[in-house]
Order: sequence, then structure tokens, then C-alpha cells
Amino acid sequence: MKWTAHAPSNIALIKYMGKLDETTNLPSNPSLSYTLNHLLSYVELELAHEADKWEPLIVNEENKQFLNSSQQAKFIKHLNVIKNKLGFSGHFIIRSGNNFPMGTGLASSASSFAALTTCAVTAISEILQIPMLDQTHLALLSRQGSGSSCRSFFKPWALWDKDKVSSIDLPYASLIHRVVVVSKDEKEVSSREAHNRVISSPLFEGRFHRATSRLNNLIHALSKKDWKEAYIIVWEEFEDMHKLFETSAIPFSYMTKSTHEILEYLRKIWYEYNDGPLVTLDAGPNIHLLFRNDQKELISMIETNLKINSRYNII
Ligand code: 2P0
Repeated sequence: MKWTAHAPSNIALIKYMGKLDETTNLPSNPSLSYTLNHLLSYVELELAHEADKWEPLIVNEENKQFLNSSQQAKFIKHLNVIKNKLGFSGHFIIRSGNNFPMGTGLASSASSFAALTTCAVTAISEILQIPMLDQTHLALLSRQGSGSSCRSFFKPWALWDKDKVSSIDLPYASLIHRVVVVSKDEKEVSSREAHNRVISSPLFEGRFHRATSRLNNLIHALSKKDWKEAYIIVWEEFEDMHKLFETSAIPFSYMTKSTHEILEYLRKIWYEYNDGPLVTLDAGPNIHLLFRNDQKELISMIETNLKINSRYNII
């Protein structure tokens, strides 16, 4: 017997960074994200006789992807959390893959854990003939595997605060997402490690207050369609998170020279046109851009400039 599920990734504009509880991924502060419907993870589960094991799922030939051993272990551990919760003692072969390239700094953790949770709960509910969990309970279960994945159950906007996650009704339901890939190297500091390290930064003390106040301001700005105000808040927020990294007891930085150059270019675009994309960075060097639907000319111009002047890949 086989079951399949897929789930989208998401990009946080107010960031989840730091945990109140590491075992259940209870966040230190609320976060707000936009769901990326085009970046999908797929999971297939097949009943197996022996132990659970992971295999790659070929979504398309260019994107053959292999999880490293610790990623596989994290996936299998989460499957076991689900099996225990639902009272299932059997085993599965887990196959997973993404429709977007790995190693491009695009977070596959959110989409892959959301897909795994959906697939495993569907399979076990069917096998044990018990009712399927609703989206909210799936999201809370998925959070235990990877925090940011709980937001992938809601769209277009998701709001996550402690043990509550839901969609939030805001304008700009359909945005255009691009990532400027400046580095394909594997991160030296994992997101999990970053969550641990930021707590040691002297700036972490005011972090809850700053993130919460920015969240309220961003919701207000988006609600009244003040795009420029939203851009300013979102920019401050990723800088705040990256300053936490740079000031932690063992400091680290994801930003490269190219990241700084592109950020400078985007700042100039905003200065010149009094308009531009929302700009944010995850725990990585690559730059996420969100455009309104009426900004297609601006997208072409930015894509052309970045591709001509340098060798950046934009996806
Ligand atoms: C976020 N990030 O809000 C933040 C911003 C990265 C930067 O959530 O340890 O993979 O699995 O709960 O969700 C990435 O961390 O961490 C992340 P775990 P996760 O999207």
C-alpha cells in the first residue's frame, strides 16, 4: 500500500528565531509568513516489514535529491512521533523529494515536514480506521518535526504564535516570489543551531518585544496596503535576525559580499522608483523577493540587471 502527499514552502516576513522549548519547537516570538505555492515537497509512504527507512523520490530528473544522514534521521524521528501519537506500530519506507533544487538556500524543511506529517497521518488514519486530523492539528503535529512547517498548512498568509497557528486575512493574496541565489554551498550553521545560538546574544533580550511590535505594525501596513511601510518593516526584521547571529556568543554570519551588493542594489531601486519588492533573508545568504502583481516590469528589469551584471541565478 502507498500513500502520497505534497505541501508548499513558506517565507517568513516576521521571523521565528529562538525557541522556548526545543523538543516541541515552541517559538520565542510570533511569526508571519507568506506561503510559496510553487515550491513543493512530495512524500510517499509505503508499508514495510522491517524498520523505517528513507529513499529519494524523483520529482523531476534535474532535481534528484538525497537527504544527508542527519536529515534522514530527523525525518524518521518525526515519523515515529506521529506513529506513537496515533498508536501505530508498523513501519514505512519514506520517499521524499522537492520540485525545487536543494542546496540553493531554499528552505525545504517547512515543506518536507508538512508533507511528511500529512502523508503519515493520512496513511495511519486509513490503516487504523480512525478520523483524519484537521489542518490545525496537523500543523501543530508538524511543528514538532520542524517549527516553520506549521505555517505551510495555511495560505496565503500564516500567523504562528506559541501553540496557535492559522491563516490571517490580509490583502496581497497573490504575490510573485523570486530568490536571488548567491550561494549554493551547504550552510555551516544549521537553522537548528542558529535557534540555539541566538539566545546567547545580548540583543536577544529585547527580541520578543521588537518582533511582536513589528508584527503588529506589518499587519497594520499590509491591511491598509501601505507597501512601502511593509518593505521598511520587513527589511528591519531580517537585519534584526542577522544581527542576532552576528552577536551570539559564537558569532556567525550567513551574508556574503554578494548578499550585501544585491541588498545595496535593491535599496537603490527603492530610492529611485519609490517602489520595489519586499526583501527578506532566511537563515542563509540568498535573497527572497516578493512582488505585487502590478510590478511585472520591475521584475524583468531587476532580473535583467542582476543576470547581466553578475552571475546570479534567479528562481
Ligand atoms: C522562519 N527560520 O521563521 C525562520 C527564519 C529560518 C529563519 O524557521 O529547528 O527549520 O526545524 O524548528 O523551522 C528555520 O528553522 O527550525 C526557520 P526547526 P526551522 O522561517
